Order: sequence, then structure tokens, then C-alpha cells
Amino acid sequence: MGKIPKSHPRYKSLITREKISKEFKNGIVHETGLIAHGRGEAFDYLIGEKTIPSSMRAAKVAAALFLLAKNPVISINGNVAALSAKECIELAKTIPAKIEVNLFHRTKARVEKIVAMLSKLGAIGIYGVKPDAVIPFIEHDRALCDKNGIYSADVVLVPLEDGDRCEALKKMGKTVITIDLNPLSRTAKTADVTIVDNITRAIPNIRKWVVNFKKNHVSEEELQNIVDSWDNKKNLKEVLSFISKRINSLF
Ligand code: PTJ
Repeated sequence: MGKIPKSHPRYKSLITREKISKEFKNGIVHETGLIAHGRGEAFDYLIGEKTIPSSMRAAKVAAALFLLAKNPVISINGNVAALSAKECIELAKTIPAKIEVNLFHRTKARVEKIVAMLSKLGAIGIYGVKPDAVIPFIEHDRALCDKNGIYSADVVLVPLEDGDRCEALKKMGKTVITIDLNPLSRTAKTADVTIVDNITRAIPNIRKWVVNFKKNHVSEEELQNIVDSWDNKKNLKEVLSFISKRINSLF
């Protein structure tokens, strides 16, 4: 494909596709990651390809949870690395939080490629390279994780995640934040905080809130109030209502 002109009405979406396609060829994105991306794109279309108010509120709660956490971890898979590696590293440094490469379709080669990519972008102390623990309740290699990373985390961000793993992390007693454009997915329904937004917008939004809270010296009590007033189910209903109203008003 030739260079996409900035004037193209679907510029951002096409650039994002290019990134996914390039990182598939580089061995970072799994082939099913292409399908997952297509599903995400369809839902992004429905919300109007911008952050809707309820998703900005979810990003704010995620930031509060991160600042209250004792051992927060950001989980990185192939699609996340392809689309938001730099932004995830920036977020991890700002909180601060750990980064763990945790793959659904785990192979040593993909883990190493993703770690190399993250290291090149300035990430240090990446977890998940030599997993020494297992997430209970799920089978095979996708359960592998790091004892000092996801296994012992209290708050975990698992963007673009599969439902089984989100459920298993919840069963372990963890607070789970997800970013998922599909408000109907099992992950979206199981997580404590679901940000229904494109990861390319959601990660910078969370970071903006973290910076804002830190700059304004927001107290732990205030952060806790933000978390306590959150109702994820109610928020998902608001997202669905936003989508249906938007669709009905288009023609
Ligand atoms: O790299 P691996 O091996 O860990 O595999 C990663 C994928 C994404 C293939 C794996 O986790 C998977 O199969 O995920 P699912 O079950 O397809 O769920 C991914 C969810 O992310 C779907 O609900 C999509 O709608 C959503 N999604 C896709 N792209 C984006 C997105 N959400 C936010 N931003 C996106 N750009």
C-alpha cells in the first residue's frame, strides 16, 4: 500500500491498520490479532471513533486505582504492543507500574520480539520473559505469568483481553481494568473497570488523569471516593445507550 495521505477521511483508522499489519509481518501480532482488530474497528465505528464521556470517566477511575495500588501491572499482548507500546511505557513510568508481556497465543519467539520492541522504546525491568508462576483456573501456556508481576499484582490492566483470563484474574482476587471496544464482551462484563474506547486513545487518557491527580496532590481518600462511586455495569449500560441513540440519530 502506498503512503496514506493525511487528508484521507479515514486516515487514523488506516494508519492503525497499517501498524497492525506491519507488526503481524514482524511476528509481534498473532494472526488472530488481525481478526480481533477488525472486531474492535467495528465497535469504534459505532461509538464515533472518539472517546465518549462514560469512557473518559472509566479512564479517570482506572487512574485512581493505579495510584492507590501497591503492585500495579500493565499486561502487554501482541496487539497492544503494535498499537500502544510507547504509550504503555509512558503510563507505566508515570504511575509507576510494572510491565509484563503476557500472551494468549504464547510462543518464546513472540515474547522475545515484544520484549525487544519494548526495550528499544525504553522499557526497563520487563516481566513475563521467564514465567515462574501460573494463573489458576486456565489451561496451557496462556496461564504462564511472573510471580513478581501479574501473579502478585493487586491491580492489573489487561487491554484487548480474552474473557477466560479476565475471569481467572478476578478469581485470584485482583482488581481488573480492561480496555475493550466491545461493551458486550465477556471481559468487558467481568472486569471491575471497563474502558470502552480504542487503546490508542484510552492509554493517553489514563495517563492524563494520573498526571492531573499527581499535579493536584489529590489525596488517597479522594481517589478512594472516585473508585467507590464507580459502577461498571451501570457504565456499560450507558455505553450501550449511547451507541443505540447515536445509531438512531444517524439517518
Ligand atoms: O497477542 P496475543 O497472543 O496475546 O493475542 C491477542 C488477541 C487480541 C488475539 C487475544 O487476546 C484475543 O483473541 O482477544 P479477543 O478475545 O479477540 O478480544 C479482544 C477484544 O479487544 C475484542 O473484544 C475487540 O473488540 C477488542 N479490541 C480490538 N482492537 C481494539 C480493541 N479494543 C480497544 N482498542 C482496540 N484497538
